[in-house]
Amino acid sequence: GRIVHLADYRPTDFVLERVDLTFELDPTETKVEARLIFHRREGVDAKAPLVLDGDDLTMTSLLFDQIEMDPARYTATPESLVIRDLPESTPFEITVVTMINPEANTQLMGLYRSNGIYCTQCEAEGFRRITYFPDRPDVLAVYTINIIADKAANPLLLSNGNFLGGAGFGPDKHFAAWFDPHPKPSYLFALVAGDLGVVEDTFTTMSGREVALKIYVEHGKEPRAAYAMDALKRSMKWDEEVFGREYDLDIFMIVAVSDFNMGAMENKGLNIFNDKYVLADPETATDQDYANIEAIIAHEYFHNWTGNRITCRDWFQLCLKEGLTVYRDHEFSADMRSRSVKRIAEVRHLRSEQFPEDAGPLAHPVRPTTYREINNFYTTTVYEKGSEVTRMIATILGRDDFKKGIDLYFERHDGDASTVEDFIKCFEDASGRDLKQFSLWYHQAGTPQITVSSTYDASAKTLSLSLEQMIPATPGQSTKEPMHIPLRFALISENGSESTASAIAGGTVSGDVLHLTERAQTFTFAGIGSRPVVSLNRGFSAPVTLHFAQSNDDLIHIARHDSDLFARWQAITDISLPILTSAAKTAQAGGAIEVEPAFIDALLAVAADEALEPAFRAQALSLPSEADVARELGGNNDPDAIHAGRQAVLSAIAKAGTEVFRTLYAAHAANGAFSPDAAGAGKRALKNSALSFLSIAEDTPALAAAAYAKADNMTDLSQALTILAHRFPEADETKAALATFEARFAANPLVLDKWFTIQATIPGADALIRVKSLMQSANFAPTNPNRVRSLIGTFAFSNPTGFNRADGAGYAFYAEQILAIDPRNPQLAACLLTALRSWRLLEPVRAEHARKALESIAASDALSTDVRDIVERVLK
Ligand code: B3K
Ligand code: ZN
Repeated sequence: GRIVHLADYRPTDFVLERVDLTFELDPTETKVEARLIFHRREGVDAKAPLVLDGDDLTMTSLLFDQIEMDPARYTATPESLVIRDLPESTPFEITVVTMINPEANTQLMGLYRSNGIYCTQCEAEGFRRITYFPDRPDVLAVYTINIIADKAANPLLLSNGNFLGGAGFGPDKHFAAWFDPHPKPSYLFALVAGDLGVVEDTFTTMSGREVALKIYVEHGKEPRAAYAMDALKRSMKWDEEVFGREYDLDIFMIVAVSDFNMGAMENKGLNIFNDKYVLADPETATDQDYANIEAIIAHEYFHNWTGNRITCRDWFQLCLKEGLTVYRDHEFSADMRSRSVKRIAEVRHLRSEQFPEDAGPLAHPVRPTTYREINNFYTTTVYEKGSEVTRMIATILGRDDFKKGIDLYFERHDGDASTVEDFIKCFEDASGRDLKQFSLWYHQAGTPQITVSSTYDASAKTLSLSLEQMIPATPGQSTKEPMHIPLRFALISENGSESTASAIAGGTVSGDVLHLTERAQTFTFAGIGSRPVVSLNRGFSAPVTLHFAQSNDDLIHIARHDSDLFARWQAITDISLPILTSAAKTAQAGGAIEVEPAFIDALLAVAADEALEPAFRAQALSLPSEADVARELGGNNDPDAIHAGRQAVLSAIAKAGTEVFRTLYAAHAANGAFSPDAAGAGKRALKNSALSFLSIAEDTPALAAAAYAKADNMTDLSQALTILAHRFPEADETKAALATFEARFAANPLVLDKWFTIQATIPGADALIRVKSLMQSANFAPTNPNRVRSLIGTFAFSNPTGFNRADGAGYAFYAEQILAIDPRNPQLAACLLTALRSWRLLEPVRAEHARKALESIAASDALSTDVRDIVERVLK
């Protein structure tokens, strides 16, 4: 594919006025008739042809104003339709008929069939696989859709907007017509047809309109959609209360399908979901599943305003809808659950996914300026860092001005295809502030590194805080400008009281936010009576890495006293990371690992502190991951040593804390009635963390086997199974539990995904053999993205010792898989391939094996653009 540059943006030559589509559905020969009305944009050259996008299309007829078009006036290839000699200014109608094969569509882009259900996925450029079209987000039009299909197989015929009507059509068929009054880009088009069950409800909006809510799932699975429905209603209410946004159609539909490349899709009025993010009940869903469903239902619903009503001018602006919508779903979950615990989880995710992306060969700005394959830019940088950038605007402006700015954005740009600049301008206009320097966050890639030092002068009663920012070089950006970095802070006195206010020199501090704007800056606080402990970047107000050599005593002080729970968790992390890195180094050198008792005591004190919410205590006990340690080490990494070091630290904690864990486990083991809410989930997390440590301390599968036997919900069941499989892979108890799990959930592929994942992530070199043999299992389906991700994907992304076997066999296997998946489903293949992006951080022997595997992929001459783009950037 050719490279697309932001600088080349220009509007289309022709304006699309309206769209009428008629689908005659057939599993292998679907006929699509598109009637498109255009006019030439004012000022455009009268000779300019109309150029429509296509992808793999076969055209069977083309009419111009209802009359067959002279073949001399057009050129049709599978990739485009170019029409010449068009009217200078009057509107005209093009009627194109294309034939498509939904059954053969294994890419899952465009119109495809999954488990007998016709469905579509058009973002980013899938609509052009349905018909020739100006397939870009700045072309907004009103759509009318007619669907004709076999009645028995497809009682349900759905599309965007409001239902117009339907009737029989010949002996075996019927049709339905839908009209969406809201102009939209083609990527938001959707169609679903098939035979599904439904859960129905209603929502009355703030202005008193009643909206019909429908969630469609496979027959028999209706009860498992109840939580999704509840989450939807809470999302609708929350968006009215917090952002003043009301829903705008008579009906809102969600359809769950089992073959889907990502989580879900925000098509106007007709969201299509990966069934993994709809279906839940206590027997089959973990607490994490419930939390994901709540967040993703909300995310897609929130897109109705941030994405659909206001869409993107071009795909470079993706963060305009994605970063903002992630910010909105984060805020929603924070309001529904525990704000601090949610923040900790967000930061863990950002650090484990986005930081490595930003530090490696795939790094790109939140608002990129060039791409070869847009599907490769649905990244954690665009989504999660994009959300953090929005959060920083809120931090800098404060609550009221942020609200004014976002209200202005909704008012000024409703119905527009907008840009990041438009968005920032609204906050500038609403607040009177200049966000020019701040906007570098959209343009400069790389995680800012901030070095901090503090000095207290007792006689002058001053505290000086020196900060220096460094933004690492990233592909295409060798030098960087200093950024505006808002750091929330507190000065914590010896007795634990907090302050921010005092006379300050050296920079701007507003309330509890310190604004770092220069490359190096020293803030001096006057009138400080005794040496305080500095708590910096509280709530993770900026997505940066701090290098602040605080003493363990200071960190323990923060961990004990900070009123910001996030900061307390961060302090615990800052104490544990060096312990884990040094344990890894000791393991590599073959030495004996010792863990400082003071650290263990502090950790156990948090675990046992009944004043703290259980979910927070569980987060504290969940030490930085092996990937976190690898990142901290920063190079020459030996995953086996990192694993061994971390295990030794866990053992030391388990041994020293056996009594604490026994008490915790006993206190929380009695299962009350199951509730999927945050409080219930927190208790289960703490209990299972205690179980895990106890199993280490006692070094027997008995406890986990007993927990497995009596588990009455999927969280407890899968946690017990994980402990068994990961700690005692060869034990009879483990074999028995794996077998009963498989038998019990044989009819439930989403649950078997957990079974695949648990086994694919058993540490050690044997994981590869397990993965290979599980691929032969009757329950594995190489064409289903959820199966592939849960077995092959988690092996690469979440099993550092297994995937990074020293002999390189893990990489070689993975390369074969990528090459096998790519011809069927390039997006899935490209996404899996990113697991190898940090290969240069490995020790030389493994790095060399990884390079060879990557080169074996690059050597194929049949690669998709998606995989070609990733493999070349990763090798560069
Ligand atoms: N907008 C979709 C993602 C589309 C991905 C296309 N490769 C889901 C979401 O972010 O809500
Ligand atoms: Zn989104």
